[in-house]
Amino acid sequence: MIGRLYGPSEDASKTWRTLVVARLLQLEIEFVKTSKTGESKSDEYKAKFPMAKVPAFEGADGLLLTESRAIARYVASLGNLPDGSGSLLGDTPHKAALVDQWLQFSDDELFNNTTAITASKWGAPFDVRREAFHWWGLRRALTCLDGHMQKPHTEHGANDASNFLVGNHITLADVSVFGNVHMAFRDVAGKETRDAFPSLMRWYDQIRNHPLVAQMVRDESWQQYDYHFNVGGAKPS
Ligand SMILES: N[C@@H](CCC(=O)N[C@@H](CS)C(=O)NCC(=O)O)C(=O)O
Repeated sequence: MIGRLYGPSEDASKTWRTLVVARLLQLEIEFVKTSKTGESKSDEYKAKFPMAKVPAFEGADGLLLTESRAIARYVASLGNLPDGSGSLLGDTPHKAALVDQWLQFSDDELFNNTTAITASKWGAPFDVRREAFHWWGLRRALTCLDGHMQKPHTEHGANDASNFLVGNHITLADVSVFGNVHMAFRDVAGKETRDAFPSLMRWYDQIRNHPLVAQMVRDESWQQYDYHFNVGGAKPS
């Protein structure tokens, strides 16, 4: 048992990626459901994690860690893939830097734009120009991923048969980007948008079908039409 992960739900993408990392490395980790407005505001929780946010990690050895990228990276550093293929963090300095790049991209370009598009659902003031700006940002990120997956794989330090973001095997880059692409498909990006990115979709399906990742993906319905606050997920007129 490496420790406890506190998070709002096992499916929340910033929590999910660490649970998947633990599963891929065959590390035992305890998930503790912790609401962002409830348990995380208790004195006991705040004594450990003064920001009173989730996710947070409490190691069996006493390590207290917040910031979900740091948590995912730490857990990924605790072992290598059991099939002998290597590390989830990249096996050379170049690959490690690229894994880090995609990890950051997954939050800054995918998570942040997606959650900004849906923010008004949860009470944030609506601004049509801000929504358009975040849609533009999300489309740019999906276009970038699609373009990356069209390149010969040798350009990402892999052999020809590989279809991973970095190198020849699954890394934290794939796990984290997948989690946030999945959230974008579930919450905002309709079929027409998804169909515009066939190379990204091929990569998505490959990660979705990874035997260990598949166990951790709940079948959820995807957005049929692009989400806009004014019309919800309705068919554009
Ligand atoms: N940079 C942090 C952000 C964590 C964060 O903002 N968590 C939200 C839930 S997704 C939260 O706990 N909000 C409650 C609050 O701000 O009080 C990370 O990536 O872990």
